[in-house]
Amino acid sequence: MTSPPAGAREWIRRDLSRDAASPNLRDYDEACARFSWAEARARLTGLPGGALNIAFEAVDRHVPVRGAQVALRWRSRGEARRDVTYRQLAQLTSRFASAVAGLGVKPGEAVFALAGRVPELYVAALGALKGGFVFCPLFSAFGPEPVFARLSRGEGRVLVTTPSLYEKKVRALRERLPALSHVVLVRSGDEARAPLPEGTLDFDALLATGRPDVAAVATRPETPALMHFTSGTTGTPKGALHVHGAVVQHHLTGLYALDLREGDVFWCTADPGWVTGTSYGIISPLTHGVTLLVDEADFDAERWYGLLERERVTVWYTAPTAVRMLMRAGEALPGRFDLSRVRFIASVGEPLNPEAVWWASRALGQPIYDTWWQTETGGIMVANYRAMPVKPGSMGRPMPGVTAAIVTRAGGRVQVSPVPGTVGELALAPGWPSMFTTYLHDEERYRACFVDGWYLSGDLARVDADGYFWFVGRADDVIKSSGHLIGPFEVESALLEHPAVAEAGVIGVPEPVMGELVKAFVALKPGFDDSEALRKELLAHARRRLGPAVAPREVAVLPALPRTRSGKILRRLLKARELGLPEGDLSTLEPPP
Ligand code: 6R9
Repeated sequence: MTSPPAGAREWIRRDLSRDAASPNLRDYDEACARFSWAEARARLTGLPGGALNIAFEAVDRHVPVRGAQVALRWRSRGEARRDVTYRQLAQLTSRFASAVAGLGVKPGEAVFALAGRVPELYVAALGALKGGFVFCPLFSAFGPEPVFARLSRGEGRVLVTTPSLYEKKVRALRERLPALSHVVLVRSGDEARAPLPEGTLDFDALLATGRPDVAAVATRPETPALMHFTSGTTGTPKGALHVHGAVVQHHLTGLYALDLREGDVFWCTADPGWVTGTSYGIISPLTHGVTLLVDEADFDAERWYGLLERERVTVWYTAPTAVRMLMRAGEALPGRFDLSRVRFIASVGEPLNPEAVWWASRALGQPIYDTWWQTETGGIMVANYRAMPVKPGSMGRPMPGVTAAIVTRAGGRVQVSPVPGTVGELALAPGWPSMFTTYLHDEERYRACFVDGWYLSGDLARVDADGYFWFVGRADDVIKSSGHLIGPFEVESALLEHPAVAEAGVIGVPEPVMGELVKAFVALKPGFDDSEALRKELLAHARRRLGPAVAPREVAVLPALPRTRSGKILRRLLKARELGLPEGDLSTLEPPP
């Protein structure tokens, strides 16, 4: 929970007069008043006849003006490093697009990627978009179950992965994936000398069959481009589909919310396996022709400050969990590095505590600008802007072109709350270009997100008299742990596969660094008794199936789980008990109708 602002003295007003460059968005009210999507689109180049292709806007259009500039600056876990220029990226992505077409894959079919942050992942993503295929990223820390669920539901035709991820997470399930006709392996070092596993192709060999000069496919703004799986409270993960027209939003938000400009070195710490790592870890910055820093390694405070300094990062987009980990590493550490080139720091994914904003003002010399959006919105919807005072704890104000409101639901209708400060559901007026166009194979669930002309986000929030939005919590049972969205149902299903488990209920428990920790409650089948060994075994089982990104960290055994009269597990009651809240006061914990 964030608290409402106590007054103007708690605002952070940044002195921009000493900054070399003035913000892209200088006057918020004016930008909102004269906003038009046609003008936003005109900032891009486009293809003849009104066609629009994300990869063309992100890569090819820059080649005549900045072909020799580094587009991708890759730093490996070890000593290896690789710089890829815009011209090279154009050629590599053309090779990928034409080589995949040469395999017989048709436009609109799905190209999946399951890999760490290696250059080939970026070539596959942009190459798939260039060829008119639908690109779908998977997080490499997913276990075999989440990988299988997404690949099968998304009817993946091509999968780009590595030999070890293939072996651990895909090979055994391949027979149950009839649509998956091509598995392409990115091989390095010794792997490249080992024989290729049966039924796979080598990434480099495949690229060699493609042509470096093919043009981007003339997709329409409404042509499907990206699919991002996201989790709901119940059921299988949902495939949110996005179109090529989304690039208008990616570009505009890069301009206004991230303040990107020529000459920037931009670092988005999110993995492309999640929506932030694709929209802002690949597409948005490249449409601005900046240099994108990609770090293969995981979080490490010293490494991160070192990268900011050495790679001369100017704009940095990160997540509250990472900021809290930096805070734990101490306020003195950043002082040992030259961070003077960093012009702007933004964050997304979970509530950014006011303390984190104040800490950054002291330790990093500037506040962190929070932004809010979701997989479904495809791009930033609400943001703090460099030219506007920051109210620590607030998510900021809607992007120019976006209408946001706090609404309440009653009797199947929604009403906009007229009173500032009222808690309700954060809603958006449809019409922004990166809005998802459906949930794959689940049009009904898609339609249920829209009521009375509003898209309902499932987040509870309030708006203050200055138009700043404040996050209050989720309206449903979805869990955010280390910025990753986790569906309790997926975790419960994996636990139920264990022979000892009769019932399972999974919740998020507040945790100071991760935000929330995934905790499971189970009831055992007759013949099984609670013991530490069994609980350890359950956690290990879940980790094997789900992977470390999704698996529960704690498990507790109960005689039986609380259920509604209709038999649904009452996760909210489990949560109330866990947090020591009065059970009688469950009204605020009841899920919305
Ligand atoms: C981009 C992304 C979306 C959910 C969203 C909300 C939470 C995102 C937030 C935030 C508080 C912020 N969330 N930004 N909560 N403050 N600035 O994260 O997409 O993975 O789909 O998650 O994340 O609950 O509804 P996704």
